[in-house]
Amino acid sequence: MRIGISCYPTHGGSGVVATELGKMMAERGHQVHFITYSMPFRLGRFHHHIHYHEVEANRYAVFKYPPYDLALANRMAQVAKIHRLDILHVHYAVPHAICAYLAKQMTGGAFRVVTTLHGTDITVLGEDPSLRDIICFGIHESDAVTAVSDDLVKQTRESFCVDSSIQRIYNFVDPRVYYPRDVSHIRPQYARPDEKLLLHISNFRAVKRVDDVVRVFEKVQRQIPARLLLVGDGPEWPRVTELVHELNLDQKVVFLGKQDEVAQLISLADLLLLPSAKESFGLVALEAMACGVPAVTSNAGGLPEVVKHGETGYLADIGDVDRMAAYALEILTDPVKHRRFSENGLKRAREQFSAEKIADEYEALYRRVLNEPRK
Ligand code: GMT
Repeated sequence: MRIGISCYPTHGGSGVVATELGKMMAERGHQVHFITYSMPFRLGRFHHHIHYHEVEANRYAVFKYPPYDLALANRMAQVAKIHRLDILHVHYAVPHAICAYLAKQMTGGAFRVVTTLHGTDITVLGEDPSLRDIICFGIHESDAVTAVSDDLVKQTRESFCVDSSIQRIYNFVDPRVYYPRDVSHIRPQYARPDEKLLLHISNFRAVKRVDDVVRVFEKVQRQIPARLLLVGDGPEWPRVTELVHELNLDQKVVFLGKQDEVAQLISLADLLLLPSAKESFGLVALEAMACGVPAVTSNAGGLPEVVKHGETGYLADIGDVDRMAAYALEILTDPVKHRRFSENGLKRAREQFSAEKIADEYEALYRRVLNEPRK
């Protein structure tokens, strides 16, 4: 198959999933064309069967806003025509699903559009009256729509796209990249042998509640020797650094900023914290499971479909930092439980969320839409 992919190429779960899926499809012999405004950060080196088409928006002075969406639709149509795309798989509804619709019209419906919803395109932007109707339009006009959890399917249907047909296809991890790595040579740089290492990775947006991470850690380190690694960057970073300072934790919290490769960092940790207010899936919780690291998370959105309460970690209500700290201490102070959760998580990641399994599901979907009459 000839597959086009559009996604947000910068740090973020949807871009990671889109890029890794493209790599899987290329390994399976499909021709994959990324159509994005910059090279997806996880693409890295040259890959056989993968092509990259950069989108550049015109910055003519008359425009208050550069017409990026039009440039993307135009590039999609060009790539579809020249490379005779069968499928255009777009990740994140806005603007990608709408641009794909436009490109399809421009090329006389030459390819099928598959849209994958990732969460904030529905749970945040879907609530914005300036976007709501066009998001719903993009969903209805796609030849197939997937969402990354049952919860996101439900929320999309219940909240605004009532009669849409949406298939759940979970996110995945590549076990060749995410596995429990031997990091004993690096760990002393981050923690003493008697200290537990807690980890949080996100884009530091308000929805991630990074201040709860710090508050949970503050309670944990009162009981046991511990350190916290914070990975990522974003709008909440200044507030979080202030809070760390206010709570007198500067010596125990390390900010690492944005990191491209997190598999090794995850393997360093004894526990992942993810107390988000919204999370359609929580890719980092799956990555942690695949590295044998238990997680304490909120029970928001799709997280209960990823983290199994009492088996691979614990879930608590959003904002319940006392409960989260108690759960964290329970896991960190009981080596038998820690090992059990770690082993359960490894098994669950491999059995339920392996890259091969999920790539099979997407491949079957592509074949199905290609066999269906044109919309
Ligand atoms: O987590 C973010 O805010 C980034 C966002 C994105 O669009 O990249 O992540 C969303 O998609 C990920 C991949 O499907 C999911 O794992 C995240 O749960 C989801 N984020 C939210 O729903 C807040």
